[in-house]
Formats: sequence, structure tokens, C-alpha cells
Amino acid sequence: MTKKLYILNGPNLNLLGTREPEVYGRATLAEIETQTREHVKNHGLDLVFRQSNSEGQLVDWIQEARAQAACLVINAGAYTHTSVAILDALKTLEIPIIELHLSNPAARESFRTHSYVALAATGVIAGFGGHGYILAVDAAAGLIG
Ligand code: CA2
Repeated sequence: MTKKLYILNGPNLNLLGTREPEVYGRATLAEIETQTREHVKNHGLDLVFRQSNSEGQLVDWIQEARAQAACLVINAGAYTHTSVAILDALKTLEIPIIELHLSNPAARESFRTHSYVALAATGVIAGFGGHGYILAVDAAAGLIG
């Protein structure tokens, strides 16, 4: 069976391309998804790509990934810095987890320097804008082997 890569996106990432292009770039999330889908073909993986503004929905999808995914990439948005529920869900996974950000939170406001997701992540990709999704696919393919 073809291995599945889950890429989950958190709150407000549906607004990409509409505001703060200097921080998050000009690409919409739909454009990033299209480019990511193209790139995933190089690795022969299936891609599940989703976005939600709801913490509970993200937890449900992380639990789904437990049974379905070979690797999980998550840009948890602001929940990165606040959500113990997302951390607890991530800690139940036995697959590699990649924390992803468009911006580099470490170079921004101090409240963004703490990440709950990082406590469960295999690795972190941050600061490369939309290209980070391509880098995450390559990293995931390497981890899946
Ligand atoms: O850099 C990232 O990818 C973030 O996960 C984005 C989150 C932020 O809270 C994290 O610290 C870093 C915010 C996403 C908000 O996205 C917007 C997109 C367009 C316009 C307004 C917000």
C-alpha cells in the first residue's frame, strides 16, 4: 500500500496570501497545496493536506494519522505556542513528526519562541516561506525511507 504523508495546517493559515505577505509570503494555502502535491509525486507518497481553525479538529486528525500516516508534518499556527492538547495527541504517535512554519518564530515576538509541538517533533523546518512545505516533503521522505 502507498504510504501516506499527512500535512496539517492550523488556525488562520487559510488566510495566506491575503495579509502580512512580508511575514508569510504571497502564496495562498491552495497554491502551496498544489505545489506540494506536485512535489510529493517525486517520492511516490500519497498526500493528505488539510487546514482547520479548530484545535479539536486538529487533534482528531492527529489521532487519525496514528492509524493512517507514515509521517506527519504539522504547521499548528498559533496553537504551536499554546496547545497542550495538540502536544498530547502528537505524543501518542509512533511515526516521525515534522514541525513546520513559514516564518521563523524564534526571530519574532518572545511568545512565539516556545513551541509545544517541538516537544514531540523529530525535527523543525522554519523560515523558508512556502518552500518549507517542499523541504518538509523531502525530509519526510527521508525519514520514511
Ligand atoms: O510561521 C508560521 O507558519 C506560523 O505557524 C504562522 C502562525 C503563527 O502564529 C506562528 O507563530 C508561526 C500564524 C498564521 C497566521 O496566518 C496568517 C496568514 C495571513 C494573514 C494573517 C495570518
